[in-house]
Amino acid sequence: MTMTTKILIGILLGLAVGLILNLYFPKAFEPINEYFFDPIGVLFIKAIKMVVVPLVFFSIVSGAAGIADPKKLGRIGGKTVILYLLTTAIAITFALVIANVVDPGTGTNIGTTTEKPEISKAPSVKDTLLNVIPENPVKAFADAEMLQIIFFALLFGIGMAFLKEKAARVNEFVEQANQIMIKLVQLIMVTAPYAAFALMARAVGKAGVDLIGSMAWYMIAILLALILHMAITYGTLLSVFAKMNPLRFFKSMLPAMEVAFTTSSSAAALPVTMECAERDLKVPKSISSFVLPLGATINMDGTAIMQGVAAVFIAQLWGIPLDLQAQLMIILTATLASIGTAAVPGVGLITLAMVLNSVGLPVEGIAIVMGVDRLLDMSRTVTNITGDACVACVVAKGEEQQEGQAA
Ligand code: DAS
Repeated sequence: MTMTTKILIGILLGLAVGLILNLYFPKAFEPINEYFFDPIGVLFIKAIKMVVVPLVFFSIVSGAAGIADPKKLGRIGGKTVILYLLTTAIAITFALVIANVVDPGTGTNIGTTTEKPEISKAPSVKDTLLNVIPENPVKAFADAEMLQIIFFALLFGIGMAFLKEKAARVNEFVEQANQIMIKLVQLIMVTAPYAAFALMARAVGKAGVDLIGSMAWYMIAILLALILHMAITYGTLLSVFAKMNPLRFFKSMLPAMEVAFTTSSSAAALPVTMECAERDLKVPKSISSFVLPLGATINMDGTAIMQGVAAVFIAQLWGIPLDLQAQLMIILTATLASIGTAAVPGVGLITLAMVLNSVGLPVEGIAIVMGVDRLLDMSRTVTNITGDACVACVVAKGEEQQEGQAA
C-alpha cells in the first residue's frame, strides 16, 4: 500500500473519529485529545521543526555546488535566478489573492480566545532584507534564522562549485548529508498516516463539521492558484518571451508532469523534465543541464503557492488578521522557503514552519493542513517542474536571440 493511500486512510479515519466525538461524545473528546491526539501532534510538529535547519542548508548547498559551470552564473545564471524568483513571487501573489477571495478558514474557529498565540509583529520587509546576511552563521543556525541560513548556504554552495575538485571531499560530505536529511524526512513521513489520523481527529473533534468545509475550500484555493499560475504566468512567459505556443509546451511536458504527480518529487521527475525540454521543446542541453537541476533545487512555485494559501488559511482559522506588511512578508519568506525546499515528497510542509514563524503564526497550524498535504503535494510538484521548464524555454530563446544578434 502506497504512503499516499495510507495517509488518505489516516485522514478519513481521523475525520470520522473527530466528527463522532464532536457530535456525540464531546465530553470524551477533551481527555482523549489531551492524552492521545495532542501529544502525537506536538511530537510530529517537533520532528518537522527538528529537520528544517539542516535539511534546508544541505539541500541548497548540494544544489548550488552541483552547478555544472558556475561561470554561467553570470548572464545565464543571473537571468535564470531572476526569472525563478520572479515567477515564485507572482505565484505567491496569486495564492494570497485567491486565499483572500476564497476565504477558506473564516467562520471556523480553531483557536479559542485563550489559545490565540501571541502574534509577534512581523518585521518589515526592509528589515528582513537587511537581515538576510548573517553576521555569525553559527548563531543563524542556532537561532534557526532561515533567511540567513539560505543566504549562507547559497554562497557556500557556489563557492564549492567554483572550487570543484579542490572541494571534492566537502562536496561528498554535503551530498551524503543531504541524502541523510532526505532519509530523515522519509522516516518522519512514515509516521505521517498516524499523525494525519490524530491531527485530523483533533482538528475536526475541536471545530466540528465546519472544518471539513474549510479544508475543502483550502484545497480548492490551492488547486485554483496552481492552475491559474500555470495558465497565466507560464502561458504569458512562453507566448511573449519564448515565442512558443503554450499548448504545445504543456503537451510536451505531459510525461514529466505525470512523473511529478505520481512521485511528488521534482528530483525524481528531473530526468524526464530534461528529456522533454531537450527533445520536444528544443532547449539546448547546455542550458537545460544548468537551468533544470538548479530549478529542481531552488524553484518551487507550487510549493510557494501552498505555503501562501496555508499561511492565510491558518491565520483565518485562528482569527488572526494579516495586514499588508504581514502578507508581503509571506511573499518574501515563502519565496525563500521554496528555495530551501528539497525536491522530495512532503518537504514543502516542513519549510511551511519557516513561513509561519516569519509572520508569527502558530506553527501547530501545520497540523491542520498536514492531513491533506500529500494530495496537494502531488499537484504542486507538477507546477514546480513545469515552472522550471518554462524558465528554461525563456532563457534558451533569450540566448538564441543573443547569439543571433552577436552573429
Ligand atoms: N514535493 C516537493 C517537490 O519535489 C515539493 C513540496 O514538498 O512542496 O517539488
